[in-house]
Amino acid sequence: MSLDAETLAQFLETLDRFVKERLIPNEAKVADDDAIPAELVQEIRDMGLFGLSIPEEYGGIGLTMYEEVQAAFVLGQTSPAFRSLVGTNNGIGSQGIIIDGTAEQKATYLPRLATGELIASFALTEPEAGSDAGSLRTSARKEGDHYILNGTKRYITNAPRAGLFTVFARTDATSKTSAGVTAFLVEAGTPGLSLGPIDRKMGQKGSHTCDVILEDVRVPASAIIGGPAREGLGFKTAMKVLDRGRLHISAVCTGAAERLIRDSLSYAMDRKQFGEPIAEKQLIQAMLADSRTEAFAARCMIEETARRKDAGRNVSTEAASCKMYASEMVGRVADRAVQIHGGAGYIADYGIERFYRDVRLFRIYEGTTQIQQIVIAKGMMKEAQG
Ligand code: COS
Repeated sequence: MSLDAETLAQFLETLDRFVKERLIPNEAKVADDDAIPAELVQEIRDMGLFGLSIPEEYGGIGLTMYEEVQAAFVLGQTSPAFRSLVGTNNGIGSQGIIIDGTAEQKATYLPRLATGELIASFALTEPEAGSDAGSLRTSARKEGDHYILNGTKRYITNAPRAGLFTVFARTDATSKTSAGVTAFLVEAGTPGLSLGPIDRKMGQKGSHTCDVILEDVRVPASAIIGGPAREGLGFKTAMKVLDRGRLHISAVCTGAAERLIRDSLSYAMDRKQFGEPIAEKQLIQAMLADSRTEAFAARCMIEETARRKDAGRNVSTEAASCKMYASEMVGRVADRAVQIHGGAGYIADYGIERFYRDVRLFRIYEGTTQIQQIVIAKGMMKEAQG
């Protein structure tokens, strides 16, 4: 469903006010405490942010892709930890169910995901399978009408809070590729499922990842996303989920870049050296102009790709282009922001160095830049072959 223009504008305005009045003032606290205060989590819940992309019939807001990227541009303006809290429920944690799930799976999980009462995680990556996701080793051995899951998943975002995991496991032991991988819905508390210690990361404090360990975890065949008929089709589910996730992340990158540009401009217009604001210096102007142009280019390509996706077109190649460009772009913008802020850029009190560390992840997760290049080139060859 698509919101009318006025409703969308109102929603984005409310979200923008919330980001400016509640989230930005709490950024330093979240980073220092490595936690989002419980009252803010509740406010985020009350705003409906856990269910942005979950259909209205299941209690979400049901934004189209174009509307979702508009919301992500706004949410990207603050610490990525806030976006990360709601990110898995809107993206990789729920989309598998929305795209390929059974009616029963949708009815069971989506309403609670939409409210944030239940947090979902996407358990694909393993100690020895990251970029080569199809080579995963977690096994799912069939036993009657159940499967027994064994393996370890690594760097799983929101796992410490999650009540539901989409676990990708190999149901066909004879295959070593993406064929024979199945997506299972596994609830926290299922015997044999445990978590490793919380990972200590470079940035994004307040957002947590950890290992998910599966030791003889027994789940019914009905836990396969889409039901038993989708055994062996889990990798395709993962790829479809990532197509959407990559576009969302691109918009978050662009929001973060726009925030850093705003902060850099304001600092440059205020800070005086050689008798005038440094914004008057052409070498500073060059950095500001490059950043502004690149962020604008990212915004345009993301909006266009979102429109194409809403029109039902396959946008795997474009989504990968957006993810590659926007995540690399925000890295350059963050680097220039540190440079424009000079000494202040390196000092924690200004928050610029925190963003510099936070945005580094964008070039890595939901597929590295190098993986996006592979997806783009493969897409080009496919198009050329007709
Ligand atoms: N939508 C639907 N199906 C897709 C798809 C997509 N976007 N991309 C691939 N597929 C299908 C292919 O059509 C193919 O199906 P067939 O075997 O029926 O032809 C199957 O999936 C395997 O595709 P492919 O051969 O391209 O897979 P590869 O093993 O070569 O892997 C990459 C492709 C590298 C692109 C993939 O492994 C990948 O995206 N890796 C990165 C994973 C990642 O992002 N990890 C981050 C952690 S998760 S947050």
